[in-house]
Amino acid sequence: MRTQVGIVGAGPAGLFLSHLLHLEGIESVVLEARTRHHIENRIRAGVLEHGTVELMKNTGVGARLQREGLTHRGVELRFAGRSHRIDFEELTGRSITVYAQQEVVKDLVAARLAGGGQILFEAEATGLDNIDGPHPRIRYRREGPGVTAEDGELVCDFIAGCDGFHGVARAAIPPEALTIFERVYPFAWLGILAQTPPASEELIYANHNRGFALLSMRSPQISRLYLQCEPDEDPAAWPDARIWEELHTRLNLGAGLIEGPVLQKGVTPMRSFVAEPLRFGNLFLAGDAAHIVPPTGAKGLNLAVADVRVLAAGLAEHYRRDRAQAGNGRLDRYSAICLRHAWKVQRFSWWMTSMLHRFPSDNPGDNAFDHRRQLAELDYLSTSRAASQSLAENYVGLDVDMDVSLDV
Ligand code: FAS
Ligand code: PHB
Repeated sequence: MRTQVGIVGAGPAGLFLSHLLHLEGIESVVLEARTRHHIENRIRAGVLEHGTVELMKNTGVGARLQREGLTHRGVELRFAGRSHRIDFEELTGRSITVYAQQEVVKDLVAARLAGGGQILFEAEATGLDNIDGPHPRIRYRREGPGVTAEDGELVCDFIAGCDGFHGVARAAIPPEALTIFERVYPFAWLGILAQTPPASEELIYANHNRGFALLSMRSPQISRLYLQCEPDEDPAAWPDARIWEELHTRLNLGAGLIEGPVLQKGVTPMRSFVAEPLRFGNLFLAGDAAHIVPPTGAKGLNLAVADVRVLAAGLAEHYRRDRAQAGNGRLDRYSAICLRHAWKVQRFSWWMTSMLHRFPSDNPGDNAFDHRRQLAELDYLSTSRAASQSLAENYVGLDVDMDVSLDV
């Protein structure tokens, strides 16, 4: 098979890239290892930044989002028995929308298939060849109940590695060509989906002695809740009763927090990770294949979208330009542009994580100091407009500076 842009992975990054390229008249083929049903039902992120929402609306895939998405104009912080609301609208004039990642995936898959897009499900990329030469190739294997078993090869002009943290794209880059920056946190999140009305109209982030808790939602009937837990926590050690008891303690919402059946629970590890650079020859990394942020800032999906917005603009410029024209176009600056934005998002996600979680330490003095430092940070946020505005503008989403020069 042959195409202009071969995309590995049908998560938000791969699907949005294919969608944006299609709008520019650029052909792509998406190779996805799992089934359509699997990727459309995988429970992950829930918050869309202002820019992600506008992009979906402005590129024709936002109709259901506008009907079903929950617009949020603020978020609540809880600490030391106090509450403080960050008013996004007043501080930034922007809002966020709660709309589950799997719904974004459904909307993008539907749009691409309706537009004649090629998404090969149950097609696992097994390796990339000639990534630093013309016509790089993706080797793939199709097998599964819905397909005829075959080994294939996709010849491309460019390859987009949108295959997540554990994919093959980043692994195809010679290790000596990559620099990895990583921080693994000493805790994880136990995420639960519960059939009960959310106890609050807006998200609540809680710093508690027993650990972090987050109240989010998916609809007026479905709550999405998170509890800080051990990094190697076994979800089976958390029966419903224990989950609700801990949520009551950490969120302190009284009768407002109505218990209901837990429909799904899982443990998400917490890490900060960046691979540099994001380009090797004609291979571009985007989304979780390139970086991972702790979910405390609600940035994972949005950062993936920010990457592919830049990549799509760079590829469109490439195919429009006279090929003989010198470089330094957006494609040549893809890595610099996306890394500059990604590190700002890493900073915010690390800052939210370090402010709201209990960090275990063998040294009790560390614990005591760190907790006082966190409470001072939260107290500063609740008494300073400038501090609240900084949190608000990062949370609703920073604009990507597309004109980063190469010497940044
Ligand atoms: P994805 O991982 O979404 O997609 C990669 C795709 O590539 C997958 O469909 C995979 O099947 C496919 N793939 C992998 N290897 C392949 C191969 N060899 N061949 C073909 N296909 C291949 N972010 C938040 O903001 N908030 C959250 O609450 C949150 N919760 C999360 C919970 C979990 C369990 C995980 C893992 C992540 C969570 N995230 C959260 C982050 C998440 O939303 C990611 O940032 C987002 O999915 C990134 O999108 P992609 O880069 O497209 O990667
Ligand atoms: C979610 O709704 O899944 C969610 C919300 C905010 C976060 C992380 C996850 O920071």
